[in-house]
Amino acid sequence: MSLVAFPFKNEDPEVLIGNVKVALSHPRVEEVLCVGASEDRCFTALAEASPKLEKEHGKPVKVIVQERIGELRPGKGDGMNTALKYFLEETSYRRLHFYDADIVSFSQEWITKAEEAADQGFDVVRHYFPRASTDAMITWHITRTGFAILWPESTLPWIEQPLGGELLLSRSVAEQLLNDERVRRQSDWGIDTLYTFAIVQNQFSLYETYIGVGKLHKLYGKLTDLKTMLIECFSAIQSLQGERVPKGGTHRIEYPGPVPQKVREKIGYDVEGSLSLLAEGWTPRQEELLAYFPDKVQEGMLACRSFPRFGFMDEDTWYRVYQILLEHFDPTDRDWQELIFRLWLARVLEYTVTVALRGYDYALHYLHQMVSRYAAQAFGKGG
Ligand SMILES: Nc1nc2c(ncn2[C@@H]2O[C@H](COP(=O)(O)OP(=O)(O)O)[C@@H](O)[C@H]2O)c(=O)[nH]1
Ligand SMILES: [Mg+2]
Repeated sequence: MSLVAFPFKNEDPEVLIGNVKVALSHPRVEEVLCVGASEDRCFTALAEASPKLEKEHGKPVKVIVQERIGELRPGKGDGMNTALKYFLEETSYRRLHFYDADIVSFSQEWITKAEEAADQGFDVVRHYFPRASTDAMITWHITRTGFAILWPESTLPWIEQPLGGELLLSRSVAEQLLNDERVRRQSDWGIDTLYTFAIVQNQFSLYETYIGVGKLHKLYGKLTDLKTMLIECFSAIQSLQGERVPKGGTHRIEYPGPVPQKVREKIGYDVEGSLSLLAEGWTPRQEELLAYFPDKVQEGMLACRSFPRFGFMDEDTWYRVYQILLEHFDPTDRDWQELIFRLWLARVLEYTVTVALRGYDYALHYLHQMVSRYAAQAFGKGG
């Protein structure tokens, strides 16, 4: 029997309460846990609603504030790790499910599909979804690229959505994760990277289940909202770069279905807004830091100060830039933070106009092949 956990921060309480009800109605779910970042408006609404929900479904609904477990920015990582701790210390359920609180397309099928894969013996089940060709730009250009460059012989680069927050863990996996010092430390957006990494490094079996309706959820207003996420996700990979990961491992991916037209047509980010971000906010120090990079990157980025440029940031150039960032990036330094954001933006824009513009199928095929090429290039070089 299972516990379902929702980490949340400032979400629409109606959406979250709806999702709690979906979970409570599932026969495999014994209890629901909501872990808030703080006692915000959503927390209060949920705490008020929980006694009624408990009565209606005859199952406990806990609403708690996350503990301070990690050492980095207190964020989603503390939320998820608090849920792990609760699951292990306060309950004896066999399985723990995580789902984001802001999903409006959540249904019982998500829980059922994960349970069915776990029934077949998989230690971990991850949900994956159809995504627009210009969505998931951190996943593709930071996380999967980094996994391919650093651990090309492992299963890490082939995980479809390594940053997804929808997953099932068996009890032994939860124990392993909570006992892992690196995982406990990662209190920020890097938590998804750490869970994925530790699961593969420990050779747990992994099933990825395809959810065809897609993950419809709250969207970012501005691209700059992604900056913190980008920095924390890159920094998580950077902190792991000295680690060894065994070859292979059990990994099955459910074959995807047809992609909904809406997803195929969706534009994932504000292209025009991004162009101006390339030009704004340069400091003399950032200009100096560019000296670490190849000439064409240095010249191209400097030219951005007067007119947006990005054609130089092709696939091979990004590989080189990524290696340099692994060596020199300092996540606590404001100028490095701004610079990595702009370098990544240039990569995203270059990909958009040379690849995504050619159509959905072309773009998705390209992204998968890109990861394979990065892994092939890194293969045998020990990172
Ligand atoms: N407990 C907790 N949950 C968080 C925190 N930050 C984000 N979340 C939740 O983590 C989930 C994913 O965050 P979201 O902003 O939707 O990210 P996105 O789906 O990647 O755009 C949502 O359920 C958020 O409410 C945090 O600091 N603490
Ligand atoms: Mg979301």
